[in-house]
Amino acid sequence: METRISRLLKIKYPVIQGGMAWVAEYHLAAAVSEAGGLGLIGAASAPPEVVREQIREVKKLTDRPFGVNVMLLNPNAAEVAQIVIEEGVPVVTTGAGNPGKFMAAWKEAGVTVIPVVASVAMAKMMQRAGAAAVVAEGMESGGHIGSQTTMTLVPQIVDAVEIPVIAAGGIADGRGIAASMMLGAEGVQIGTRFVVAKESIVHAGYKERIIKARDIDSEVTGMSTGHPIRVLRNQMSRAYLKMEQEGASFEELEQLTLGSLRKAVIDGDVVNGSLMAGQSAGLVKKEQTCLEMIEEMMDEAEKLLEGR
Ligand code: TUI
Repeated sequence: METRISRLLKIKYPVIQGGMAWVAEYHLAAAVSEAGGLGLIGAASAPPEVVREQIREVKKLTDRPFGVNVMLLNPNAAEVAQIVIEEGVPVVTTGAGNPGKFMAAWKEAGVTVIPVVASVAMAKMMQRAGAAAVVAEGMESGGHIGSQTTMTLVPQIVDAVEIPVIAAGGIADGRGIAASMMLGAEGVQIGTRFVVAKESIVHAGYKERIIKARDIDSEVTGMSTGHPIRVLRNQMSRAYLKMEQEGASFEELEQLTLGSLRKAVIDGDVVNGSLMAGQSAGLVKKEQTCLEMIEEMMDEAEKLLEGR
């Protein structure tokens, strides 16, 4: 499927992988890129030199385009921004903030910059700042989310900007991709389904929670802190919401969740870990390779869009 996004990114399918903290490491990124999408390293809160290593490992596994997601709440974001330039990374996506202060340096270096946004105002600001495209991410997504749904956000951003729009949040199959195209998007970003990919290093226990998840199994913690995070419900999310209701301070809540994503991804602690996942977990049924996932989804989307 050719769109402005597949041409811009020089990829076969207009599918980009979410830049998920701990999950989006080099094995997954290389597998998505090899499958014809755009794989991403999620820099998240990793030490900058670890991000550099990850970039070098992706390059060993694939000659195809890939990207790095820079998480803007990371105190080390400026260092990561510089490493991306030094290592010649072709594409950067950003999340959880305004990347304005890095845009000039990235553009100067020839990096294709695609900010993830959760509002029309931010999309317009990013277009003015020189973004090549934006990811319009609805609150169906896992992890840190905005307040608008994909169904309403995507067409409003499509109407508000000229640059191509990539839809994200709630997309996990060919129907979601076809629907995104009908809303005016020219690509999709997929996170949750790739968490259970064969090439994903995520602990089997976490993958199983996603595969078994029903429609109603995710909830949003952290509304009161200004950093809402969608996770699968477990003892950790219940404890967090209870503390939040009882008026716990931001510091107390931070203390509770410190290291909890690592616990889930690496240790497979599905009780005390933070199981970030989108509402699309209910649509994710099995572990497959990235190639199987992408080809199955694109085949279904193409059939639907051609009315077959
Ligand atoms: O960034 C994400 N999802 C994430 S980041 C993350 S790691 C994390 N850990 C602890 C606390 C917070 C985050 C887990 N999941 N998605 C992209 C995204 N960006 N969603 C929403 C936004 C966003 C929100 C506000 C983008 C821009 C924005 O601008 C506000 C402003 O004016 O700065």
